[in-house]
Amino acid sequence: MTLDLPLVARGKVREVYDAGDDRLLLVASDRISAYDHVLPTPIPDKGRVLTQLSVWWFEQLTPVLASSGASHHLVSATDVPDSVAGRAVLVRRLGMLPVECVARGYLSGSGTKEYERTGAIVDVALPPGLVEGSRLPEPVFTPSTKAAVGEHDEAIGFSRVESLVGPDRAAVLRELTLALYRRGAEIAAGAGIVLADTKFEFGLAADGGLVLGDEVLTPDSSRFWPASSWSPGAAQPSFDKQYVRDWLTVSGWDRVSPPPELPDDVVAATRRRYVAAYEQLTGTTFR
Ligand code: PZK
Repeated sequence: MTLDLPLVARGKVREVYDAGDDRLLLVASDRISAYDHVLPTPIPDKGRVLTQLSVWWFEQLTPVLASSGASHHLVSATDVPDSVAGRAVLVRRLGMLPVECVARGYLSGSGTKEYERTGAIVDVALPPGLVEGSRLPEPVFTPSTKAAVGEHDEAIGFSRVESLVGPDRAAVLRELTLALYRRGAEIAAGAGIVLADTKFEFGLAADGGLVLGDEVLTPDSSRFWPASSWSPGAAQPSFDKQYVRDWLTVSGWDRVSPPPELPDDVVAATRRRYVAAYEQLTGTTFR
């Protein structure tokens, strides 16, 4: 696959190209990351599943965005080059805001570590007695800033968001992020999936309007857990990557060396999980 467009940005598992006319092409690959490494073995259809899921979520979230006078960046999921059909979207080029808008309804990962150290996530105080996987009394906004390549995003307090984007816009970002999370979690719950947390990225259109960008509510931007096995007190199984993590752990890989190739059965089981997430959430067959 070689696209004859200028590369604008490259992430671990996707790329952004300049499509001209103030449009970008976001291309999702079949690459998968685990334990901060990109694995050498692709998961067939992962790029198409995540792209189609994100497109579906943009449609579901349009009313939430509209109620804040905001919109999303999606222009077309079909007017894309044949070589990336199904796994690319054409979007409006925005001026991205320098804040990762994270919403958490459950305690997990870096949030748990921060809570265990301080009883809070930066400036968001939490009640005592929570453990990894606990449901929070109410969803919280825990923003971060994009770190340099190879680093993890750094959690920031709300006053830092205010200084980065202005106090009025910061308040809108917090309320809109929480409203989007609540609607997403409600839809996911109806499909038997816990949406533990997620990250949104917003930008500004040429006319100054607030626009939801990036990919939304995919397993790569969110933690999805099977509701049936939710049990706070230990790390929850990941809806999509658990077979990969379990196999990597059992493989003896040290999480520092280049990761090993995945066996065919782990690839197949993981592909099925991505497709299951798509089909359960959307209520439609993936193809
Ligand atoms: C934009 N990224 C993040 C990095 C990726 C994505 N609509 C937009 N306008 C301007 N810039 C961006 C977007 C979007 N979405 C987002 N980088 C640029 C990013 C690496 C790989 F796929």
